[in-house]
This record gives sequence, structure tokens and C-alpha cells, in this order.
Amino acid sequence: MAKKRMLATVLGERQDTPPIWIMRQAGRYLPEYRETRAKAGGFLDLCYNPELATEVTLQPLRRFDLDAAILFSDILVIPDALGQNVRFEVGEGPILEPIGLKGIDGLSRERALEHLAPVLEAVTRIRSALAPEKTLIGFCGSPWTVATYMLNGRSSPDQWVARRFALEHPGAFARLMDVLVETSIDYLVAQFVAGADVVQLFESWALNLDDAAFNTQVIEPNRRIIAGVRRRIPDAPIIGFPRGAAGNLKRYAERTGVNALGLDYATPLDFADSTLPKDLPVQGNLDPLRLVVGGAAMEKRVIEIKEAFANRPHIFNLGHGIVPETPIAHVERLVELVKKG
Ligand code: 1CP
Repeated sequence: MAKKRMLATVLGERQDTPPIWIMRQAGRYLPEYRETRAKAGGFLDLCYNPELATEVTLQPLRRFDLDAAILFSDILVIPDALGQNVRFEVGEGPILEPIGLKGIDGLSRERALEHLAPVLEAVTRIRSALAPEKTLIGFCGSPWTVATYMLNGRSSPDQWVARRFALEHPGAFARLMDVLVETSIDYLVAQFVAGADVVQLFESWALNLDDAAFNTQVIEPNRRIIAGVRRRIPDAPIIGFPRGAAGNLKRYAERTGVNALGLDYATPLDFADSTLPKDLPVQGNLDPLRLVVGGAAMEKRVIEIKEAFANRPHIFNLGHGIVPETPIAHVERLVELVKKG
């Protein structure tokens, strides 16, 4: 059977040229995505429509020689499945009814997986449509990151509401983390059973935390999810992406049990390579803005990133999501450059 280069790299095998996928690779920079999205109605309707979610997941692989597909969904389907209403407004991002102390105790795990059944159906459809050498990545948001949206009701630049809540109401906060940890374990196990090869934990708001808070709010919940998934799927391959972890990166890598570590673009290449265990696979970390601008601004940096991680397993990716302004020709050029020996 054809080798899955991306999966093999997550499992610790260095490749001659790094496999590549692009964070948020299905999205608004693609005209075919915009067209399918318009057909679906709202954004969540697209996430819960197995046929259309499969279609948009596969779109970027038809255009570019990527090594992996990532399930089209969102990290906020978990609060939605737990009974907290989630909406997406065009140009505004996600909007939730902020959850308070009472709301936390009203969350219900009972029907969460049932609610997520269309997403799991999409995983199965994608896997059967995908070439055998392509890796299928499933995902969920890490509990702290999901909690920042649940507590604040929308994106916030400094996660002030959630950080304050965690300090002021440690008991209620711990109960919220417990619900998110347990739901995420069930959801990720179900994604593996449905056909995912690898899963990624998106901890997009791992920044702005002191190291004590980082331990309890980021490391512990991620560690518990990974241990919980592996109790049911031994050796399940898992990537962690703690965006903004900075000086906490090494302890995240060592204590959570991740197979591979996603690096944001602000992580210095020499710092990452000298700090992290020598055999730890890393993923990243081109600034998405360099992909928008292209030319020398992109090309020189792509080579620097490849060279920095040439001696360890490395998956090429952006250091955060691709943005709608990105020219498609620049993505084509990026894939070509990464694949060149
Ligand atoms: O191909 C893919 O990668 C698409 C699948 C995907 C993933 C992995 C989407 C679709 N969302 C996500 C993860 C996600 N969602 C994260 C973690 C990654 C990251 O840090 O970017 C986060 C924080 C969210 C929450 C979210 N959903 C935001 C961010 C708001 C903020 O605080 O900055 C937004 C704008 C969304 C909507 C969304 N999700 C996905 C897409 C393509 C979109 C845009 C919606 C549209 O079509 O207009």
C-alpha cells in the first residue's frame, strides 16, 4: 500500500522532502469553497452537511499536491453539541451566548456525539474518497481555547474574561474543563473509528498565560485528552498546536504526550530546534502573510524553515491559518518549493 508520508512523519520518520498541508486549507481564498458555502446556507450548515463538508475538504487537494486533507469542521461544534447556541455572522466570526456559572452545570454530554454524527459521517466519506497515500487529519479545539469562546461569547484579543473566570471560579472552571476533556475524548475516538489517520489539538489561545496557568489550563487538559484517547486507541497519532506557547513549548511537548508539535510563526527556528527533543517531529511554521506577499518574502523563508528542520521529522505548514487574501498562484509555488529536494 502507498505510504502516507504525512502520517509517517508524525510517527517519527524523517522524509527527504517534508510533507505539506496548509492550516485552514479549505477556505475563502478558494472560489470553489465560496461557491459551495453559498449553497450550504450558514457556516454551521456546511459543517453539518456530510456531502458538502466532504466536497470542501477535498477541494484544496484537487488543486495542490498536498500530503493531507483536514476534515472541514470547526472547533466550536463542541459547545454547539453541548447545548450552547453558536452562530457565525459573516465578517464577524463566531458568536455564542456567554456561558455563566449556571450554564456550566447545564451543559449536557449525553447527546453530544449524536449531534456530531454528520461530522463523523463526513470523516468516513472523505477517507473513502481520498487516495490511499493521503493522510486524513481530524481535529478538535483544546479545552482552554474552546472555553475562551464559551465564556466570552466571541473572540477576544487577550482572553481577559476567560482568564479572570479561571482565577475567580476555579471549581466551576474545573467542571467546564472536565466536560470539554471528556467530550473531546469521545469525539476524537469517534473520528479515528470513522477513518481519521491523525488528529490535531488546536490550542490557538495558548498565549497570555503565566506558567502556572499554562500548566493547569493548557498542559493538563491536553495531557488528559491524549491519555484518554490512547486508552481506547493505543498509539493514536496526535499533533498538538499550542499557538503562542513560547517559553512553555518544551514542557508542552514533554508532558502532554503529543507525537508531533505544531509551531506558530513567531517561534524562532533556532530556539525550536535547540530546545525541543532531537527526534520530536515538528510542523510549521511559515507566516501566512509571507504567502500573501509571495516572491522573495516567501521563498527565502521557506528555504530557511526547511534547512532549520532538515535533521528531524518535519511537516511543512503555515504557522497559523491561510487568509482569504492569499493568491492561489502563491500556494502553487509554495507546494512546488517545499517538494523540491
Ligand atoms: O481546511 C481547514 O483547515 C478548515 C477546517 C477548520 C479548522 C481546522 C475551520 C473552518 N476552522 C478550524 C479551526 C478553528 N476554528 C480554530 C483553530 C485554528 C486557528 O487558530 O485558526 C479556531 C480558533 C476556530 C474558531 C473560528 N471559526 C474562527 C476564529 C475566530 C477568532 O477568534 O479569530 C473563525 C473565523 C471561524 C469560522 C471558520 N472556521 C472554518 C472556516 C473556513 C471559517 C471561516 C468561515 C467562512 O467560511 O466564512
